[in-house]
Amino acid sequence: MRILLVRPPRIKQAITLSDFMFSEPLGLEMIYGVLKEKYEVEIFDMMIETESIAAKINEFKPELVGITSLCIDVIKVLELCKETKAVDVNIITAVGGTQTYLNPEGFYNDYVDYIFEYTTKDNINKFFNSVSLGEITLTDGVRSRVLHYESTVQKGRNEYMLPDRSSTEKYRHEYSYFGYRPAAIMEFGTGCEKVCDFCLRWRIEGVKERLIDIELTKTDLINIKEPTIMFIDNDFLCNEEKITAFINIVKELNLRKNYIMYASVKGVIQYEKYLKELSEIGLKAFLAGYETFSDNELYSYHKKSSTDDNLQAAEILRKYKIDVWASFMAHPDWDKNNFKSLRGYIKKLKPQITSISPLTPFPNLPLYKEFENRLLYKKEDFEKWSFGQVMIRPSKISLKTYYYELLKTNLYVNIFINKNTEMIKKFGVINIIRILKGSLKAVKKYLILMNKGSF
Ligand code: B12
Repeated sequence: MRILLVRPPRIKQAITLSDFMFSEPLGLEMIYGVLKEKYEVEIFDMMIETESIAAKINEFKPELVGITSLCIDVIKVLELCKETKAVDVNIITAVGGTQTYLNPEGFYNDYVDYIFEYTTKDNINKFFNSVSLGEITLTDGVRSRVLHYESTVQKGRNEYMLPDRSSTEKYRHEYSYFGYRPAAIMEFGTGCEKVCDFCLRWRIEGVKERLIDIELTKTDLINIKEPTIMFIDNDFLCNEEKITAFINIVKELNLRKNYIMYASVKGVIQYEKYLKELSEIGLKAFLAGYETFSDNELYSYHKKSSTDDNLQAAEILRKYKIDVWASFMAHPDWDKNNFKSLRGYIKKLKPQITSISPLTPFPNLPLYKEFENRLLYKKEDFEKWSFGQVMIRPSKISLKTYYYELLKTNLYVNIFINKNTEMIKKFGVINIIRILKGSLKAVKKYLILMNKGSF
């Protein structure tokens, strides 16, 4: 059987960070790794390709097209399934990814044959085996249109599988993480015990933090050719076992690479003793969620750190010359003074990069119920759920002023507080120009939303 695995193109109308953080489709590389022995498989990354899906299908002649999906992609994925069926109605369409896990019902559509609510080695093998024999069987984690989206009652989560990086060989020079290009992404462990109210990641991976099989991790690390690896784990500093396992593997394999990781503020404080060594073996930056200048808000989000913890972590990371790419969330009840307080607080924290997004109460999060009656868009307006667009009606200032404050604060902190000459030295002019181009696109989209945004 011939299988085409597709990542949908960028969603032009949505506010995305994809120009800054543009990584490989890790999920598809995992599926490819499982299927390649038995079937003829190809990955078609439409974030890079300019060819249409119809042209690709005519050339590759797949019997099955499998498409991955994030939140903002849903409508596009449905369109791609329709285009596939228009080329040949017998081609089987299957969808998977983060969004099918969170909202499989969003894909109940005449052009979608199968929806992977979760993906494991076992259900992938069973499913492709039966489909290649022309059978339709009820498989754990897979909903089928023909079987009226019935599911076995078996619950499950997406399972780690060793990604086959060769599957994206022709695209890999394009994948980047902020100023680092080319860059790979990798999973070292899964789960998150922090369960913050605004975060989807514990919902996706579960609350138990686990390491991936060390031997698979080593194999993956050896396979990665890029000089930079971004770890997608929610909190790399979640426990000593994980930190020491990483340090030992890097030493054992004698790796000389740049590493970027997500880390919690609490982890930075608690595991300071490892930071010198981590920095020496290549750790360049932590992505840290400082979130807000207000302790009341941190408390209400069930975040496990305070604004003083943020300042302490910032001080520690400066000491070890580890950059901070900080993220903040603007609360919908903020007024102009609150945005000013945020700017003042960021001045004290001095992160190297700052992103401020509006608080997004994603459906299935505890926050959704709290803000349901203030939503500006419907659940089904998938392209809006980008974590960049304002979704909750502001209460103290107009939507227009809110967008203006968001844009002003993002520009002010990144242009005037962050050290741009340092950035050019670190990443080189070409990467900075790429990032600036991406920023301009985002600014343009914000200006459009701002102009639309009067009550
Ligand atoms: C890497 C990453 C990216 C990468 C690309 C990821 C990709 N798949 O293409 C980049 C940097 C480009 C990216 C961009 C965005 N991202 Co992102 N990203 C992540 C991150 C850090 C890891 C995702 C990942 O690789 N997981 C590991 C892989 C293995 O899991 P997976 O893709 O689900 O695959 C498994 C299964 O789903 C299955 N599978 C996947 N696809 C398919 C297809 C088929 C046919 C089958 C059978 C199975 C299958 O196989 C795997 C087996 O376990 C997560 C946070 C996190 N830790 O989860 C956020 C996350 C997924 N991103 C998120 C968001 C919001 C975005 C953006 C919208 C942000 C923005 N405004 O720019 C954009 C959207 C890009 C676009 N469409 O234009 C949200 C997603 C919310 C949602 N409901 O989907 C997350 C959860 C972060 C968050 N805010 O909490 N992202």
